Amino acid sequence: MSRLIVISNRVSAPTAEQPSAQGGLAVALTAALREADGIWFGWSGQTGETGDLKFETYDGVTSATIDLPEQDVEEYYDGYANRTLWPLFHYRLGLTEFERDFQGGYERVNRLFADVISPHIEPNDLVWVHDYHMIPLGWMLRQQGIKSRLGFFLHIPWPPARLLIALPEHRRLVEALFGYDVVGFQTQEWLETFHDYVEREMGGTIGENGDVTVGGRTIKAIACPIGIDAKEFIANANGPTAQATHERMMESVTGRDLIVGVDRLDYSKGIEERFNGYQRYLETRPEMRTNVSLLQIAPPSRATVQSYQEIRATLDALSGRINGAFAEIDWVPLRYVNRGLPRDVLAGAYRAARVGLVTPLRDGMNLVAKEFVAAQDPEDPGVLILSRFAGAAEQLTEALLINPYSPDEMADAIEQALAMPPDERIARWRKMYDNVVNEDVIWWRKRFTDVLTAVEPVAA
Ligand code: GDG
Repeated sequence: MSRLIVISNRVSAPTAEQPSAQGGLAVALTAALREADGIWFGWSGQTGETGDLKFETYDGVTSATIDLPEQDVEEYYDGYANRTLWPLFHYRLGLTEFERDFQGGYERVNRLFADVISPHIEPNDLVWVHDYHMIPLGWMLRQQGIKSRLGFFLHIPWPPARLLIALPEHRRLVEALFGYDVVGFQTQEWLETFHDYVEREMGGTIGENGDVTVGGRTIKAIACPIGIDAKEFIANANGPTAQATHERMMESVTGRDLIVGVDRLDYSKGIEERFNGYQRYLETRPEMRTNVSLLQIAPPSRATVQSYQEIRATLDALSGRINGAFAEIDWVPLRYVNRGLPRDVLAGAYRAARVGLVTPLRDGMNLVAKEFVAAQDPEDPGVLILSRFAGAAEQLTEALLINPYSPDEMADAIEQALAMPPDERIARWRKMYDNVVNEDVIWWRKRFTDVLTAVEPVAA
């Protein structure tokens, strides 16, 4: 069995400080790292003089982290990752900042990672790099003489060629991907937009079995949708905290139907559009007004970036306006919670909801949609309303799929969901549930690493 090396911006393996690994990705990769005696490399999250990698082994899993100087964090992380690539890859050209310094910082940090990590890589290792922070790393590891199998997984969408070419160094960025042996995308759609770029801009060809060839170099590009840790989440949804939360929610809505939304506070998640759609529902169905309640949980993220400060201010104002306009002395239409809650509390809130409202304008996958499905009561499941622009819409086809830009479509879907008869709710939920359970995060990890294991290492 080959050893597994995972490299990502941040490390979410368990440590003495943070003993329970958070989130599906952490769970899936931690188990694999433990089995394969692997190492997870990344930034410590600390700013300071870059020293050596700090290794820590906790509960059979080794992590290795490094501090980054303030300027690197500003240019690489806040800059190129969060102000350039994130908005551009989510189709938001108007929010994308193009600064040479950002790109310089991005390459500098990727080169630093290549320098400090390459001495720890052995020829037979499987190296799995994650996400848009680390696109050039594979190429830079090759420059360091690394011949091991290198895989890359992109958690966010791949943008259309016509958009990507707005990035001055687009060609350099995509060429770097050819340093990997396997490149994975969340969906067939993002894979196809990647193919399109390769054909249009690089004169490359798409062959059988995922082969993509440019010049003399052939790599594999695959669609490999990420899942959740379904077992853990279902157990969570049936656990005592979730049950207590469920009861507390039911008591507080006093017979009204609860609609729930959960997102990192990010402009890509369509929270503003969701509030607009909900407002349209309240305006156009006055008789339904006091029968519903929307709970939106949105922990702030990337608060140093201006576009995030702006979306936060917009949502503060909009939520206030909606409550001001529609509230009664004994009812508020919208509960807007601006902080993170424990996972088992989330699970209880999902389960208490009649409707899950997941409306990103673009999303690589969207795990909240899958968590909502996993948390439902099989006898009396809620209805998922899902943006057709989330990667999850390729798998969760039994959701009510909507265009989040249309407040009317959203209002109609809320009405349809609240009126849906139990047999239709159960039939739709069942199909989605099967998908969420079968194609879970362990399935995803295995599928990716199986493809990576099967490639021939670069000739020594
Ligand atoms: C990127 C891609 C892709 C949210 N609020 C709380 C909380 N969360 C958890 C959710 C979920 C996770 O955060 C968010 O996952 P998403 O998939 O929705 O979104 P991103 O953070 O944008 O992730 C995305 C993902 O990578 C994986 O490949 O699906 O498309 O953008 O698990 O539950 N968790 C807790 N409290 C909260 O208040 N504990």
